[in-house]
Amino acid sequence: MGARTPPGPRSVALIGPYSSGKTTLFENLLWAAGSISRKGAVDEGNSVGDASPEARERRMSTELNAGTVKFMDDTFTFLDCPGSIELLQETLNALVGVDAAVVVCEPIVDKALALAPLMKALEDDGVPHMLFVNKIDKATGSVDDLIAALQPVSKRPLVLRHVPLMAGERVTGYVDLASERAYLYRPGNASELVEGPGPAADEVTLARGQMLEKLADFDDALMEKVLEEVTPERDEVYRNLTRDFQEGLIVPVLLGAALHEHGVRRLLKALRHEVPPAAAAAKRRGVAGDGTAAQVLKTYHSQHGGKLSLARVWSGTVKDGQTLAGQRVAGVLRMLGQGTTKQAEATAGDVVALARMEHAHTGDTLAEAKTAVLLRKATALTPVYSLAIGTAKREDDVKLSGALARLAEEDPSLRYGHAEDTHQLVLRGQGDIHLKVAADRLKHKYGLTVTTTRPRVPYKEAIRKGLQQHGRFKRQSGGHGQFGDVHLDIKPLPRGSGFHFGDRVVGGAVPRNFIPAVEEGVAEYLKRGPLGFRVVDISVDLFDGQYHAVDSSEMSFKQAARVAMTEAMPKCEPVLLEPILQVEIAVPQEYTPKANQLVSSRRGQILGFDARPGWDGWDVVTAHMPEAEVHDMIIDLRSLTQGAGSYTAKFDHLQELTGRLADAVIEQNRAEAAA
Ligand SMILES: Nc1nc2c(ncn2[C@@H]2O[C@H](COP(=O)(O)OP(=O)(O)OP(=O)(O)O)[C@@H](O)[C@H]2O)c(=O)[nH]1
Ligand SMILES: [Mg+2]
Repeated sequence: MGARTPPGPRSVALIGPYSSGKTTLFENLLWAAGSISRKGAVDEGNSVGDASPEARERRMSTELNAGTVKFMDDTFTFLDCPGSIELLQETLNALVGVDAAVVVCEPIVDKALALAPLMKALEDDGVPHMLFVNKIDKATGSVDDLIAALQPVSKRPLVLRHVPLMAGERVTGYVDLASERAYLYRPGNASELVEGPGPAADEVTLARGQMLEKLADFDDALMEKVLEEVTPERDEVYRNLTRDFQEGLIVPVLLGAALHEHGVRRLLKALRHEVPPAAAAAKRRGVAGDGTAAQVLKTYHSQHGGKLSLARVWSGTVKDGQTLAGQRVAGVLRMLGQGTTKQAEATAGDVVALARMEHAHTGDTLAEAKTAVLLRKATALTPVYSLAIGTAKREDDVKLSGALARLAEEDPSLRYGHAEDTHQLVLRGQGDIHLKVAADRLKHKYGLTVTTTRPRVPYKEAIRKGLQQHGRFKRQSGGHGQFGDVHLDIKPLPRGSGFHFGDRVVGGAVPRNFIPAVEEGVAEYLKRGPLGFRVVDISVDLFDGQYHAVDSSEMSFKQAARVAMTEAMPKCEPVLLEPILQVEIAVPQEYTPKANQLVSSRRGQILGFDARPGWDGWDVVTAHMPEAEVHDMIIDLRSLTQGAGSYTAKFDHLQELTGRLADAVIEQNRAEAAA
């Protein structure tokens, strides 16, 4: 292909479903590029990526691994994203700053749907992407069946670029359909070029024809050749493959087995020739001007190195000591897993860690000019799962809030806050693994041992019947005593009314200045009604009372109100209210009946379903569901839908809960209060 000018640094995200082999591929890419002198493995706990204790323990990626390599004359930063759907935010954040993405998947038809959320994100953002079908050493079915299963999750046509060479059931190599060369895999080495495709010749001809037909859809000259059965020049094929990939018209499909280095060099070469230069991504993201600008893709709080902001340089040159977004850059570092190397500067296309940018958050634009346009951040996922967290030691509480702030800075999909009604500190995120990883980080990084429990549901209570009640508070102890006397009119209000206090006192039976104290006494009582929960939808009017010129005080009227409430409320037919959420469950259409079943099995009421806007072949099921039932619904929803289903929820109304379920709630609340 002749001499080429290196297009400058570029960055590529490795994304894909859980356990598809991204970190293994990352390791082998670093190895093949000569950036590491010893090759590790995820299963041996010595890979460059996944070095944190949380990741090593689980044998899974728990956050983004970054590594910059020089391969021949090109610089690439690979961003190895965790695959768990619960850690999707890391992928979304990384995709903001890459020139292309490699979607790593397994050759398993039944796992195709797991790619759907990723492909959608790539398509929405226009990120050029290719598929790397990994673990080809373990493939059982045919590649054609696999492509047929994968195609529905991609809007763009999948273009198979390799045909596997087989020895019986085993894949031994591949034929590259563009170059028409055959290679045999050699474990731990570059594949060996061999003579012709041998017995696979017919298959190769067929597959190559299919590839050319797909490319011809985007190129008239090629179409003519295909129709006239003229074999196009190799260069023309490469040109089309490159352009169509860069413009997001096609999704090339490559095969390999990262663990055995199969197809890894082939992938590196494809990236080298085909990933567009940095300017294309800058244009796609709307970067304007050429003043220095970078954007934070990930924030790390390392135990020793302090805060690191992994940033994509969009334009200009980032230099050590420079001021960006009003902060001094205290180091430009190239990353290789946990390792960092100091650089003097970084230019467009580089992804580097900037040290000690204390006020920079993930997604932030770091520009030199104060007037710089802020670049779009990744979508922040809304929480679908929560846990109440507490410290074992009280004195750790202050430390905990500081540590949580840092965790949330590292991962914008992690939220936390005090729940108003239940007084619990609640951690919210994308699932049980997500939150448990956060809890582990608190332990490993900050030395905090926390407990995690199912959060309490903010039940309320109301009354079904009103009544009038007299209450008197009287004490005579030595000097002057205390005297308050009230008559209250208690009535239920419609749902959603809250608490209303009224004053109908005539003729100064209760002096004006004591009336607020009566209201306060009532309000305090209502924090915990006869069933043990906050009372709502109630009106309490003060309509009569008595006072004593010397002994009456605010305190005594407040007490009198409490006496009246305590006496009256159990007689007002108290009833438990449970919060009902409006839930929108998004699933691929074929799972809509399962989503409906899930709603019904969790005491939900289906309100309807509709096509999911912007998602071909997906539905949104809308339902009312008790908050208590939504708590762990995501776990079932994901297991029913190959991980693809998701939901959003918001409070809708309170609804009476009676019978055995209500008794159990009241009983448990009493037990907890007594404990
Ligand atoms: N047979 C085979 N196994 C592989 C291959 N690549 C990875 N694996 C294994 O697949 C498992 C998962 O590999 P990882 O590299 O951790 O996968 P990942 O995609 O990074 O996983 P997450 O980041 O947790 O989503 C490990 O046990 C690897 O050894 C491969 O090419 N062939
Ligand atoms: Mg990984």
